Amino acid sequence: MVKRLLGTWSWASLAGILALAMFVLPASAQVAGQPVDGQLGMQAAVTPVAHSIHSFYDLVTYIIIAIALFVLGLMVYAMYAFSESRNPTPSRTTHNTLIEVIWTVLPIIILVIIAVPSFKLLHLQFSYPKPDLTIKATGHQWYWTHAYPDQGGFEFDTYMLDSDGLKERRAKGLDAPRNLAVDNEVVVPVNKVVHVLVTAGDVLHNWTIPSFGSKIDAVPGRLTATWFKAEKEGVYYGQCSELCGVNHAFMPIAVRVVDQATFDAWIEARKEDDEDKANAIIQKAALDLKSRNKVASAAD
Ligand SMILES: [Cu+2]
Repeated sequence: MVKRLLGTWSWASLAGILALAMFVLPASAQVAGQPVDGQLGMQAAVTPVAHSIHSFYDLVTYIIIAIALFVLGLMVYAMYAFSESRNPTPSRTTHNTLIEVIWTVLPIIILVIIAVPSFKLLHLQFSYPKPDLTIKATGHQWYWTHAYPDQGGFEFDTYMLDSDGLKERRAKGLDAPRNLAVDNEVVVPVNKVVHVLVTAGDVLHNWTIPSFGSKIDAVPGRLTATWFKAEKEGVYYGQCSELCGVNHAFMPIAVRVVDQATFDAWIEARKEDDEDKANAIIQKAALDLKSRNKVASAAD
């Protein structure tokens, strides 16, 4: 009975580990800014922090796979070599100093190998290099307010687009992913350090952009912060990541990364409080980028 159970278990664990080895892919090689159907791994990284998160993730994944395979190997060996038929008189050994030292020291070494890049990453996430731009994001039930305190102090609300909004945007040839596209995107210049100060007006929310490796709680009455330096133009989506009520799933965040000239023009339009003009600038930039990407992929 025990033997049969052990046999079943080893097959199950073998299948599990094979599945793990096949499906746990390196974090890279995904689309940036939004999830795609059938996606495995994470969204592509476009900031220094996100690159570090991905390499750390890969390192830990390889260590996990190695440990799982090693333990499986030991188990299969023990089941084979010490089965009742092959080993009718079991050894009564209870201590082996060498093995005990190895199984104490080896995990310590593995933990140190994990801890060093982990602390480095933590330090990078909270290093806050000198900002070129500061944005303040305030979470509300269920939308975001984004303010630009060092650009004249204007602010606007960001709501998710409903199905009519999506249709309207797609009719203009723009991409508008469902449950992610918003009416007023956050706009930032490419290759600039952006600090995002985050707070909430009612309950806990969380400002998150996976491709930036940015994820920080929005706490009422407190100011938290994250930073990013986006290396590539485009639009990067994220969602509120702290359960905040019935419409928690419907308060996405969209950050549009544009060149400096487009950003300056957008800032001017926002300062004049001309929302239509500001959105027209962004939509033009989005269409330009789309056609540039098309040309680039056709050339490949
Ligand atoms: Cu939420």
